[in-house]
Amino acid sequence: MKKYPMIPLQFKRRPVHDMEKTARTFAEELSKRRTVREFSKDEVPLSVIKNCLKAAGSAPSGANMQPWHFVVVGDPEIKRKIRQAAEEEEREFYAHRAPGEWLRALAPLGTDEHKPFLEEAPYLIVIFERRYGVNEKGERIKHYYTSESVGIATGMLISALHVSGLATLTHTPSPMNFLNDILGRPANERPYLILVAGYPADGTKVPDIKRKKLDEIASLL
Ligand code: IYR
Repeated sequence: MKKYPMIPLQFKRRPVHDMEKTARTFAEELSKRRTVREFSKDEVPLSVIKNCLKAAGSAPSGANMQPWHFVVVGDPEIKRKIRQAAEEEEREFYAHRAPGEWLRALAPLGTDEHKPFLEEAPYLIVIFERRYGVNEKGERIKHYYTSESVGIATGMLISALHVSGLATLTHTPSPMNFLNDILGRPANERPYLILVAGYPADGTKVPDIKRKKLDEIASLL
C-alpha cells in the first residue's frame, strides 16, 4: 500500500489567556447541555444539522476508515414507522426483557415505553456503525475500533448540535435492527443510536442530576 503524501499541518499556537478563556467557556457551555425528552415540533434549519454532521465526520477513526453513516430522518411517515417499531421493542423491554437492576437504575429518570419524541422532534439522526467495508469485488475490508470511532464522532455531533443551539436525546431502543429495514441500510452497518434533535418543548423540565467533580473523574499524576 502507498503512503499518503504529507502536507503541512494547519495549526496556530494561541496566546495562553486565549486558550484558557476558550477552554473555560467551552466547558461552561457544554455543562449546560442536557438530554431532553420533550421536543417542540418547530422546524430547525437543516443547514445547521448538515454542518454538525460535517463536524462529526471530522472525528478520528481507526485506520481512517471513517466507519459511520448518518441518516437524517425528517419525513413524518418514516418517523412514524421508527416510533412504532421502537415502542414495540420498548414495551417488551420494560415489561419482560430488562432485568430488575436495570429498571431500578432507570426509575429515577422516569422513562417508559412511550416515545412520542420520535415523531414530534423535527429530525432523527440515525447513526450507523459500519462494522466492515465492502470493496467493488464484494470482498470485506476490515475496519478497526469501530465502536470507539463512532462513539467519538457521536460525541462531536452532540457537542456541535448543542453549541449550535439544538437539544438532543440519545435514544437506544434495544434491539434496534429494525432501523436497517426501515432505512434500507446494508448488513455491514449496525444501528448505533438514534440522536433525536430539535428545540426543547416550551417549559421542558429536566431531572436535577449532578455531574461528578473534576477530581472524581480525573487524576493528575
Ligand atoms: N432504551 C430504553 C431504556 C433506557 C436505557 C438507558 I441505559 C437509559 O439511560 C434510558 C433509557 C428507553 O429509551 O426508554
